[in-house]
Amino acid sequence: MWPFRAKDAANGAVALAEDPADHPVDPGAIRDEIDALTAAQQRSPNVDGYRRLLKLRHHAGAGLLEPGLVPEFAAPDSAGLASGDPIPEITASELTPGLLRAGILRDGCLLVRGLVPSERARSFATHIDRAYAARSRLAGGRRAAPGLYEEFEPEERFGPVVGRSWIEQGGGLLAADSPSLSFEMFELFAAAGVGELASAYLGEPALISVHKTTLRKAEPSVPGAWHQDGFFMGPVRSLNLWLSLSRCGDEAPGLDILPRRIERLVATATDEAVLDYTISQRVAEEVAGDLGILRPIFEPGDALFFDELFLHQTGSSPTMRKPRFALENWFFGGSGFPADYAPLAV
Ligand SMILES: O=C(O)CCC(=O)C(=O)O
Ligand SMILES: [Fe+2]
Repeated sequence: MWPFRAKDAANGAVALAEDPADHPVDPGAIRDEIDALTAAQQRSPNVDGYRRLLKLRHHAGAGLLEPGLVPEFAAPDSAGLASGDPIPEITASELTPGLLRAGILRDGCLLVRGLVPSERARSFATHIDRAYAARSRLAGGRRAAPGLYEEFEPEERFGPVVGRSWIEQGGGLLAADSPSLSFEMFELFAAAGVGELASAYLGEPALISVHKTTLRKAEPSVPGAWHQDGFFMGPVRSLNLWLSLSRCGDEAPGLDILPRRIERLVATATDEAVLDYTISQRVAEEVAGDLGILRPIFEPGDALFFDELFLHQTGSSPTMRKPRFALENWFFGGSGFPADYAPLAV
């Protein structure tokens, strides 16, 4: 229920309460402001606009959480999926929600070549590097350009964001912690049509989260660890868009994957895998069976879609020469949104 529409008559800005549960605002009014401010930022960007957009997306996202809903995934277009390739692969122009569902149900994933133009992907990677540099400068007590790294604080009911140092150690920076890169990311999503795609796939409006959209810089020296993201997230309705922003899989760390559908969480913390969520090499090889483990080569702009049951790890080796940049972005349906995460409307 959204009892009133609160707009500031002077500038058209929606009056956002600290917690929309106390003081709800018409979701249509928030969406209008997101659209208007996005257009204004495209013409003449400023840091306050980036910050405001993130806050608006957070409020809009909170209004889209609907645990009671029972949506259906897109019907799989199994006939449209070629057979024979170890990893199902299509080009961006062929991508549909039905093919995506078919790839995930048959092989656990779908590889989409050229989802984002290569130049745009490379340029996003250089901006990620700048956000990393800003984070380091700020940690060292130095100044950095405003808007590149500012830790996002969700509304109180979503709790503080914990685990930033763990994310940093693994080669990550939360997209929501960079107001300017968040803007660029949403622009990239809009151009590629992935918000609509994810909504059609999930059968409900797609959200993303503060906690699980990560700008990645994988260094060859940091080893991967086999995992299924469902282990951390609990029961969810999800779709991960993993977007490569560098050539990887040979000269830089890629992803090691098992291109098969797995219907359950497999055993963790056995053999050499000591952390609660990690899966050992032996278990990964057992699950892979005859299909084996693959390390595809990705070019900047290529994407791999998968869900919370997919088994994978960062595919790195110390002999690689370069770091790899990527965007790890998990979409969720409002009916199956992780309990501990803070939402952002797409
Ligand atoms: O980028 C990586 O190496 C890890 C990505 C990952 O684990 C994921 O997208 O779920
Ligand atoms: Fe993962």
